[in-house]
Amino acid sequence: MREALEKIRSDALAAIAGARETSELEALRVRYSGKKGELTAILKMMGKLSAEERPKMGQLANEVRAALEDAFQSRAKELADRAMEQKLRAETIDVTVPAPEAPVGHLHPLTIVTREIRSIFEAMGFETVEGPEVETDYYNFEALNTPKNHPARDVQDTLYFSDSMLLRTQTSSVQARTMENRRPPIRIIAPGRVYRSDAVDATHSPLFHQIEGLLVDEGVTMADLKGALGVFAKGLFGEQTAVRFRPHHFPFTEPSAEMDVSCFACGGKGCRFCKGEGWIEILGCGMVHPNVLRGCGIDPEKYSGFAFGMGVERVALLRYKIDDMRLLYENDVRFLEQF
Ligand code: 2NM
Repeated sequence: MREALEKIRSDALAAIAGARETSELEALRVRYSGKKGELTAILKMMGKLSAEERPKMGQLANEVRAALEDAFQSRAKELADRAMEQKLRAETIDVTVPAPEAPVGHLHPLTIVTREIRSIFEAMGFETVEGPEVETDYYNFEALNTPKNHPARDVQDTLYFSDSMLLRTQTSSVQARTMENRRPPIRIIAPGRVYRSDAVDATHSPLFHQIEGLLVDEGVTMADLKGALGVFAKGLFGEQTAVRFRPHHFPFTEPSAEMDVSCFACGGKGCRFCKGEGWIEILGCGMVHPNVLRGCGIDPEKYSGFAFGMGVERVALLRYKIDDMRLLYENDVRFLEQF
C-alpha cells in the first residue's frame, strides 16, 4: 500500500504539473481524488489493514491527499492567472493610437463668401433681412422706380408666373418691403437667391445669389456710400485694396455707380486676372432714388440713403480664382473639399 500511495503521489503531482487546461486539471481531480478516484479507492481499503499499520498508512494517505489538494489548488491558480494574462494581453487597448480621422464636410464657397460679406457689414451695424423669392411685380419693379416699359421687365430677362407674380430678379424687393415697414434709420443687407431668364454658361445661371445693402437716415451722402463700401472692399480683399467709382445707371438710384477694386492678383499693375486693367468690377451702387423713398413712405426731403448690390457667385469666382460658375452648382465633392 505504501508503494501504491507513493506512486499515486508522484504520478498525480507530475500529471498536475503538466496540466495545460482547467478542464484537464478537473479530469485529474476526478481521476485521483473523486468519489471513484484512485486515492479514494485506497483510502477505502484502510479498514482492512492491521491496527499497527493503519495509523502509519493513514498518516501517509492524509499527506498524499493534502499534497494533491495543494497541487490542484496552486496549479488551478497558475492556469487561471495565465488565462487572465492572455485575455488582458489580447484585449489591450493602446489609448495613444490616433483615432481614424472622421470625414468632415466643407462649407460651400458661396456660403463662405456670403458669411464673410455679412460679417463685414454686420460689424458696421447692418442687419440681415430676408424676404420671399416669389415676388409681386410691385416690389420687384414698381416700388423700385422701374417703369412698365423698362427692358429689365422683359420676359427675356424675368421669369414670370403671371402678369403680376414673378421670381425676384434682385433682392432689392426685400429692401422695398423693409422701407415700407420701418422708419429710418435703416441699415440692412439682404442676401438671397435671385432668378433671371438666362441660359447656363461659365458666367451665367438662371439662379444665382445676391447681397444688396441699404442705409437710410437724415443727411446721408455719397461720401457715406464711398466710406462704407471702401471699408467693405478692404475687409473682403485686404487692407491694401483701393476702390474707384465709375458713373453708371440704375433705375432705383440717382446718381448711380459701379465700384471697382484694385486687382488683388497684381495689386493694380495689370495682369491676366484683371485683363490688364488693374481694376476689377465688384458691385453696383448709388443714392436711393427719391421716387423709391417716396413710394415706400419715406420723405425724400428729410431722408436720403445709399444702396448697393453684388453677385455672390462673381465674388466667389474672383476670390477663389474659379473660372467656371457651373462648378459652384455641381456639388462635386472633389471640388467642394478644397474649401
Ligand atoms: C444694385 C445697384 C444699386 C439697390 C437699390 C435698392 C433700394 F431698394 F434701396 F432701392 N436696393 N438695392 C441697388 C442699387 C442695387 O445692384 C446692382
